[in-house]
Amino acid sequence: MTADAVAVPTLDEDVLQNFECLRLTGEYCEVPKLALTPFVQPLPTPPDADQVVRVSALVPPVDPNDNCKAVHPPANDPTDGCNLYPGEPGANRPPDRAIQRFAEFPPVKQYEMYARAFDHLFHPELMQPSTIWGYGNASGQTWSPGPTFREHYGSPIVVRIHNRLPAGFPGNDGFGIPQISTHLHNFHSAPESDGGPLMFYDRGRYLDHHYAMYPAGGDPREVLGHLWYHDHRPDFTAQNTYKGLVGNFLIYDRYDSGYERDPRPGAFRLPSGDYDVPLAVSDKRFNPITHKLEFDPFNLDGFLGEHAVVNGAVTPFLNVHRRKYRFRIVVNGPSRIFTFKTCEVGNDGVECASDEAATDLTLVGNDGNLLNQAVTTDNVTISPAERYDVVIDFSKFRRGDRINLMNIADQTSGKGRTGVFAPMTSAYAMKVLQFRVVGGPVPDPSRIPAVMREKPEIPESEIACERTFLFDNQAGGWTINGKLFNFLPRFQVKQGTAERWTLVNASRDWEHPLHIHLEEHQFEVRDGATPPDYERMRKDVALLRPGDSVTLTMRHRDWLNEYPMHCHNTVHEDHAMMLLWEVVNDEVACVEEP
Ligand SMILES: [Cu+2]
Repeated sequence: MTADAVAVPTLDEDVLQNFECLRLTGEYCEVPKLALTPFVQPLPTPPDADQVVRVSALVPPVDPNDNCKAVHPPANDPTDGCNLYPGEPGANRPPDRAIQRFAEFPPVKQYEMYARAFDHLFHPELMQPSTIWGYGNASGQTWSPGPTFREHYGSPIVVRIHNRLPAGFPGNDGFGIPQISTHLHNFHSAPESDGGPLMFYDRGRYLDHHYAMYPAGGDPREVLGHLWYHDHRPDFTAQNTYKGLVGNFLIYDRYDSGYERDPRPGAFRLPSGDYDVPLAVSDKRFNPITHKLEFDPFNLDGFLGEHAVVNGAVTPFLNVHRRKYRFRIVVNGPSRIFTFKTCEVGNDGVECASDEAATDLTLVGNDGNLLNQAVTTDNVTISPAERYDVVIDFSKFRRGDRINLMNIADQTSGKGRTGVFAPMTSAYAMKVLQFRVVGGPVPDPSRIPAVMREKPEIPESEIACERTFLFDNQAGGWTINGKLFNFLPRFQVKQGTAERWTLVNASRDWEHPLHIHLEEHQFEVRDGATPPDYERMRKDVALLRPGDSVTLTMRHRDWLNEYPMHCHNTVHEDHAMMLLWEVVNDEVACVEEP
């Protein structure tokens, strides 16, 4: 049997032992994690949205003044069918959901996607598929991660997302709620299209999401490149995203044009086409008896899976040519923080015989923003929702070489990491993906430019308010300045101004990757010092380690109404480390600790 051959699923010892325990004692045994042979299946590539969910025209057409579509709105619903049952938290959603500036940015492309359940086998040794959720097309095909959008600045789009999830709560296999709000993280969207926590809707309904493809303030330095979309149903974001409601969204512009042979002066010419590969990484757990995807909604520390899953496959492999690749790595969560490092597989087949990195990682972008200058390192830490654009050059390797991408961050609870990095030579390092070098030399016209984006500095004169936010754990819930999420805006921000926010982690043993919607923030200070270069450009997630304090500045342009700030350890977000603020046209009070 070759290494690539797929093993036939068998009942393993653990499963038999469990049946025995169940028969004798009425309870399952404690069993070690389900063993799944790594690197036996190829890395899946989600299809392009243009190929599978683009439509010539939406029927009925988008009505920008009534963006709360309902197939069967309840009688006398005061908000035109947008809302849910009386008493549901979403009943706080504002009734006026007209699409802002729709006529100014008319969509040139339209998409129609369907959130629905489908059966998916994460690994060939699992005895049966799991029923998970994903995004699909009108023909009934569904994927998780969902279709990959590849869009361009200057070409507005609209995406109609239907909720066709199955009835019942809890959903299949005991978790997931069939209500959705699809957040395009961290696009510069108006709240009615942003997919925030107020915008969720029920089965049978759809919502049109208008993406103006307009950089913040119309400033070309504010363009974004690697985004991802995911469910944002409040209280259930961890379950719904873990169940599969995630996808990639790439945006190109004049410089980062997605064409490595672009002859235009100034074009960045980063690796493109087959060499521009999204890697959606998460960690999942499978029930040792049923082999189905498993989630624990009762562990409020956060949820850790035992197996790394990339683009929907447990520890896959990717055949690579001897040239540069651009990997768009996003960590989908819910709670694990990854530190990626590579190791070589010896000719004898021994993996990671040395703790030495097999190759450099060249960081060209973080959180969807290309850096001013690339940073070369041998490892990169990515917490839930953060993205890094990483270029790896395989030209120094020979045909047949194998390189493992490992996670060396030790983590034993959803609270956060232990602070220890596992040697790659040890069993504590987690296998994620294997690169297999194939073929002879290939042309590589791609480049890593010496200088990429210019940072749009925020002058002190623009700072209108300074605010402080304390993130803590009180009485079993996660609080921001002592309060749980309450579905109502807690303070106002004046449109067109900038603010300086200091985020403080009160806890000595929790980590919180904090995400602020609407605009990217710029790190000024981390723990009293200047943060590293790769953090000082624009970001949309600020990882607060235990006891950390960070100071950020950000602007608020173009769109009005409410946006959230929340922890992106989605278990913390759901219980209930989130707040809303509101962008308004009026003068605001600078409440220091809202
Ligand atoms: Cu958190």
